Amino acid sequence: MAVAPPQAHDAEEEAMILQMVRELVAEKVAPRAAEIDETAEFPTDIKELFAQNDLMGIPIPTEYGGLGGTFLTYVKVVEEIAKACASSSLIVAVQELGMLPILIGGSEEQKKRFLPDIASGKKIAAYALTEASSGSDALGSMHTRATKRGDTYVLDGQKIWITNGSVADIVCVFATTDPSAGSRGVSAFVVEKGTKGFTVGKKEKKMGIRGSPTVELVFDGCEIPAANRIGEEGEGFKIAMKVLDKSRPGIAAQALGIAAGALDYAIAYAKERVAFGKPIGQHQGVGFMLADMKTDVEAARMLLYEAARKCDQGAADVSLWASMAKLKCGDVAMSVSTDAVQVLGGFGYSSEYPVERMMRDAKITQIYEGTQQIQRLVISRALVGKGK
Ligand code: COS
Repeated sequence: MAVAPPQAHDAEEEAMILQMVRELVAEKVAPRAAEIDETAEFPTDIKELFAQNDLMGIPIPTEYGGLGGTFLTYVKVVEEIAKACASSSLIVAVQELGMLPILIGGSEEQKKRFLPDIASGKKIAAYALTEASSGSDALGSMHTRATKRGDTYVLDGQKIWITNGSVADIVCVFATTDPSAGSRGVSAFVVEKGTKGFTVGKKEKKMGIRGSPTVELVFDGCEIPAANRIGEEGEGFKIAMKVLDKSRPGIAAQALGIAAGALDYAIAYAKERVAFGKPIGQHQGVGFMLADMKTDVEAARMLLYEAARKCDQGAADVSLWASMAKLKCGDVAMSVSTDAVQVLGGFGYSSEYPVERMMRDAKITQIYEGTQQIQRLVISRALVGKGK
């Protein structure tokens, strides 16, 4: 299940990618952000834009059609997009989440079969772990079953909160093959759009990231080839956890981008807006808020970039670093975006200004891909062990 180390981009190549992303975001993404939030529709045009500019498979090795980039480059790209539009940043981040089970646990044949279309953006990928009764306790009550029948498996059950589930062509689904075996009874499968017995259920109406569809997926006698099982039977839970180690930095990057975008807006506003004869940023009450916001953003960024380097190195303590980055960046996104609304006062509370959207978008980064409480659990277990 080893993942080949990515071909590192040199600093110059990464700088070129980031410059291109900044231009795309300024010209095409930022002007659409408010509308994407308002209409709550998946922005197919933005997905096409990212696909045309090779942003859908940054950490996928070149032999499978990806850019062969580092996780560090990938998180920086997600951050740049999220500065303007958190929903759009998820297009890139969830493409990574959805392909990672195949990259981490898939056979050579599966990588060749699925990864090139994901890397090019021709197909959208999603990751289906969560169920109605198993969120934080991902294993505890997993009801989705996969039953072997000859050279096929039959899937029955429901997944919920699946980001991009309604637009995905390829979904990596976790299901129980042996209910008596605990974490060793979970297996992972690729289910393709259009497979009989696989349908999209309810779409959630959400506070934020409204342009990113979050849906229920229903499997009812859904028969898939055994060749679509990722790894061996029983390896699914470990694959799911290894994926989260590499995908949580992507969500941390989204969170950091939201914080950085809100901070930029608050600084610009605090320089312009005059009260009591001078710009409000020069009043200590506001200036000190901005100072704290900036310090938090930079501290979170350092933690995130180190976590991304750990992903690139395949470091043994990657779980710890991924969780620390997700915890810090999520909390900074929430506090900085809330303070940005405060700096703008009444205008901050209006949807005519982007900071209220950023504050709504920030909240989910403290909840999904493991709540902040789960991150603390992972961190504390890394420090002192799990116990009984
Ligand atoms: N990498 C590899 N293996 C891992 C792992 C990791 N990061 N984390 C756990 N495992 C393995 C353990 O080693 C254990 O293996 P054995 O059965 O061989 O002993 C197995 O997985 C079960 O681990 P553990 O006992 O720690 O499982 P818990 O039920 O205590 O759950 C947490 C662990 C809470 C960390 C996990 O359920 C979790 O991350 N929950 C949140 C899920 C989540 O983020 N959901 C968001 C939606 S998905 S986008």
